[in-house]
Amino acid sequence: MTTPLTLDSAAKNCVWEKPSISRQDRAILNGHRSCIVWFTGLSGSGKSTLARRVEEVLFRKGIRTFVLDGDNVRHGLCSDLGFDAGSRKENIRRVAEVAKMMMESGIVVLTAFISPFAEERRLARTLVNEGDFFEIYCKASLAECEARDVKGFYKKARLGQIKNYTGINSPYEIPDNPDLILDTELEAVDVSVARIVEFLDEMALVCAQARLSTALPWSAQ
Ligand code: ADX
Repeated sequence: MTTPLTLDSAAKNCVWEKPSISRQDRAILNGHRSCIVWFTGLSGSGKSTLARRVEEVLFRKGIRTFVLDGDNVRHGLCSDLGFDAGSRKENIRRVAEVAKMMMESGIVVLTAFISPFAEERRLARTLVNEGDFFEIYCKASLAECEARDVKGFYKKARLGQIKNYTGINSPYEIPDNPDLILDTELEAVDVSVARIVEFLDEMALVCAQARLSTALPWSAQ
């Protein structure tokens, strides 16, 4: 009987194929750079709403975008995963890898995942270069998220009908040093959206082609 290959040993027998079209080429074609905008926060803290609203604004500016949303990804790519700590780690590992590939394809990727563990968020960040990953913490207290309870899951978790629910019986580690904090309890959605768009503008998301062809504000891979 042959020994099944582990992920590690399988990767050892693969050779990295260098793409013939660089990220820089794609940025020139698109007229903007790409990056990952990583929203984290409790369920109901506003991650998906903000990611979608920001995407709409960027889309209208002619920027190519895509939202990777926890609930949606768990219907497909991660439909085999649950909500124990190991599954959440694997969920975020897969999403981070997908987000990286999408970023390399030239897209501004907005991710909306609880991503409760600091270690997995750090791993997601370290997959890409500095300046390619922006962590946005959607700050809202458990009491507020529970009061919103848009999906009715907090109620079910309190009744013991959903196990390992983040904030109830599974931890959420507040980011130590996020790139942006949005207090979604105090701030109106429009204000938060404007702050994110302004932040991304400051990060030189949109670049003139002439500038791109001479000096890039980030290192092309
Ligand atoms: S993560 O922790 O692995 O990052 P993810 O963002 O993919 O979570 O999925 C969170 C969504 O799954 C929630 O918004 C909620 O709709 C749903 N969900 C179902 N069960 C749970 C649970 N036990 N804990 C948190 N969210 C859950």
